[in-house]
Amino acid sequence: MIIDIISAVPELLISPFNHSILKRAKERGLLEVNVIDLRAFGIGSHKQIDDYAYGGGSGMVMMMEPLVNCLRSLQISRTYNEIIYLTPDGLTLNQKISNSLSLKNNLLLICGHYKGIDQRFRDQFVTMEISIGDYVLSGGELAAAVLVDSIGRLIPGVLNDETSALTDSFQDNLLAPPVYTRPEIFEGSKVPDILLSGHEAKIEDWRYEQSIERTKRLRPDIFKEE
Ligand code: 6GU
Repeated sequence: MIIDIISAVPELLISPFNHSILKRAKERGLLEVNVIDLRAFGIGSHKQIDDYAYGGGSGMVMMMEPLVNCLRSLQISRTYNEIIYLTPDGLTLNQKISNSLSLKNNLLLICGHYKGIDQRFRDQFVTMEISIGDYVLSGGELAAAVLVDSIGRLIPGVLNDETSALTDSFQDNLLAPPVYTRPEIFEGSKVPDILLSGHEAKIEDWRYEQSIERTKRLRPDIFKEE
């Protein structure tokens, strides 16, 4: 998969994709992330990318021309499955959306700043609008990093243990069960006996019950009785 990200603040996106699972995805050739500096497509000697909002009001709006020129230059070598604008008024990201995006080949993410981008760009070019939750960030970059992380780890072949994404919280609308590691007793606090029992089937059952209990208690909104 190739993910291109258009940003006015590319510095914010240097580190997030170079560690841990996403690093491995890149090393295995399963994921390529390119950050494109929108400023390079800015207008005039000041490389302008934003201007005042028509109708007045505070805050700048990102202009059509730099965005369109940037998009067209990318489209010379790419055909995008989705052109995604990160915005607080988009569809709230969830595991189902990440699962489906992880099966695509080419994604373009567009990070907004200030008051956002000219509505005409959204109308004419954007195919999907995504928010990462009901709060406001200064720009789309951190949201883009969240989106790339959640997609990248789901690309087939990225996780070592192929089943491990299947046991994540939110797959099946259930939170993950609690986990423990050595030592067996830490300052008097013990690991549940069942996990030390060696009974694989019983451990499976216990984990499932724990998942159900946690989901009912912590996220009754996503819990569905079978
Ligand atoms: Cl995608 N962008 C911004 N600026 N704020 C957000 C967001 C996105 N998702 C939640 N808050």
